[in-house]
Amino acid sequence: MKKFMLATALVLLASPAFAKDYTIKEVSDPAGDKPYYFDPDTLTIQPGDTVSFINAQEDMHDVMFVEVPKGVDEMIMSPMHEKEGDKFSYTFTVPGTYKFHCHPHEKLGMKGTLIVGQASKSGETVMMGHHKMGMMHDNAMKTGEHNASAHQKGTAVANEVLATGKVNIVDISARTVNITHDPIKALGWPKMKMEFQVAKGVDLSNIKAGDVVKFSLKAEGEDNYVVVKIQQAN
Ligand SMILES: [Cu+2]
Repeated sequence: MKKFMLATALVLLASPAFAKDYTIKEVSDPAGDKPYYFDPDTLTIQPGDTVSFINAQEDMHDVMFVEVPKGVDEMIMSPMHEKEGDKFSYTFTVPGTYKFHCHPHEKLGMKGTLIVGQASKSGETVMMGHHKMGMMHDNAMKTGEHNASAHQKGTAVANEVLATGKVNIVDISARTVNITHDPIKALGWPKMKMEFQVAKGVDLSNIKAGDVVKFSLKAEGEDNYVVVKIQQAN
């Protein structure tokens, strides 16, 4: 009996009942001193705790973890939040320092730091670019090792990913296009302005700045997506 009670006590100690839930709000206040921010933007939690990022109003925000402790082997990235109450929750198990931002508002200072247990020392974290995240997602889907957070990012990544957007710059000699693309769910990318390399043989002569286009991206190499098709959307 004593043994049984001890076992029960140990299970209780290890159970998530002791883990805490935290909330970080994604706030828009365009007229304020700080137009876009996370509230709070710095938080310390313990391993096993869960943080929910919640959109505080109708506006576009997301959460991308761009620096994480070594040992975190998956991307931590929300889908685009658009409606009030849209939410992304993640349970942090690896101790260390995590840095995150909202991609649409990164340049406007919408970023934050999360410390799980204890802050990382220098050299104990790794950077995560969104291209890398896309690749990790791609690879995870291919090997079938995808997890819940990869699923939240949307549909499976096919060989070619379809996208739409508006052309800012076409450089025919460099074979690049700069496009403000709409959110690309398959890659978990929010709407953003990006420069893409264009594959050989793709005709760019009809594409010019200001065009609304449909295009296809294909993963090439480690960390790169190349335009393999592009045409005016209508
Ligand atoms: Cu934002």
